[in-house]
Amino acid sequence: MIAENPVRTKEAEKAIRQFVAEGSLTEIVPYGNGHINDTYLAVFQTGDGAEKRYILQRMNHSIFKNPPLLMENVVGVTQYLRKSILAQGGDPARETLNVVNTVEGASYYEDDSHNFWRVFLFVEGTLCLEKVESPQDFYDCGAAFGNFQRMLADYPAKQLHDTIPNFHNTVSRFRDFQRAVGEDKVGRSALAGPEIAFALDREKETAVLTDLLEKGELPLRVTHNDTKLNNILFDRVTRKAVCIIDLDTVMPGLSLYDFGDSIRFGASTGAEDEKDLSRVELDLNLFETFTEGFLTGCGGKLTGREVEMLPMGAKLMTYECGIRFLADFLEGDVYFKVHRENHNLDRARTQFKIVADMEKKWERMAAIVEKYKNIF
Ligand code: ADP
Ligand code: GN1
Ligand code: MG
Repeated sequence: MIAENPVRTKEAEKAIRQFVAEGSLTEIVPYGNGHINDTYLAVFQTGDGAEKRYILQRMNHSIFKNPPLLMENVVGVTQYLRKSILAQGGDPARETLNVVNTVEGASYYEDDSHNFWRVFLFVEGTLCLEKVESPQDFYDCGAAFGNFQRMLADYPAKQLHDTIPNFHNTVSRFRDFQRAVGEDKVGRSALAGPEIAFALDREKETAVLTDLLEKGELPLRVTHNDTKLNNILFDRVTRKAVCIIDLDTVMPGLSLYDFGDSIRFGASTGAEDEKDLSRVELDLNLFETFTEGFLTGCGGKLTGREVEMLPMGAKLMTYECGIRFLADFLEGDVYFKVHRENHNLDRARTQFKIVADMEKKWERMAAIVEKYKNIF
């Protein structure tokens, strides 16, 4: 099959050959719904007629400024996870990403145009969900991200490079947003008056988590930082969460970031880019099931203060994502991939709708967290 952009496909074909020397390439096509990297599925036929599949990615190096250091993180984390998975009697070929080296033994390949490529083994027999289909899916998602954090609890955080500085620093994200409003580079601010006002009205809250971190009231941990439902692969047959992917942002962070980012995406009744806002709200049942799964997965490692702040994690991650989408809309869609006009504005609107709904449901969110605070 030929991918949509023949030039890109040629580049991708050349890149995959740096990693896989044997077999004939039978298919190379764009794959998945990520907003950041260019992802391809590459299928090879081996000598014995079997198929071997790989994920090839062109890393987005305008976002991730230093792909070699990023790959050092990914290799370090996946090798570490591999050891714990083996110790638990698990299958590391499926339960963590497996980096495929180039034929020369490097974890990435830089082409003549300075694009950086990498390859992972395709995790077979899995599916990737864009939307929670049953509460059990979301419970498993919570348990998997909680467990991921627990497995990395003793990872030497100092070895991790900051792949995107201040990634979840909401105060710094707010400043970026304010700058985008002030500059109004592509003249779009008039299209987003109510959304800009909504975001500016909530400036005070942006510092809640960073202040607690500075005061030592919240611990810095090794976190995933991009805990969207579609960054987990589920087993096709058992439907259990198998593998956590998209490790580009594994960095020191707050447990609340991982909890919050999952909620903002998975506990919404609508898609991240739903245009009909009447379909978008926070589903409290999903909030509850995720909370139970996450706290169980964390295995009692969270402090009382962390647990108490979970609703704030959910609200701030949703708000932060909203201001990131809106800032990108105002800057001319230079960060997130867009597929239609006003796509980033639509995304910002859903996030703000969920924030407003969380404000209405605040007491109930707190009561749910209280109910599960001692579960593990
Ligand atoms: P992005 O950073 O752009 O979100 P991801 O690393 O999340 O990129 O990959 C995009 C999509 O590709 C995922 O949502 C998933 O569907 C698929 N994918 C990524 N890695 C694998 C893998 N090793 N096996 C199977 N599918 C994968
Ligand atoms: C991006 O890479 P992807 O599509 O899983 C983004 C996240 C956002 C998310 C919003 C590195 O995630 O921070 O929350 O889009 N990743 C990066 O859907 O910026
Ligand atoms: Mg992703």
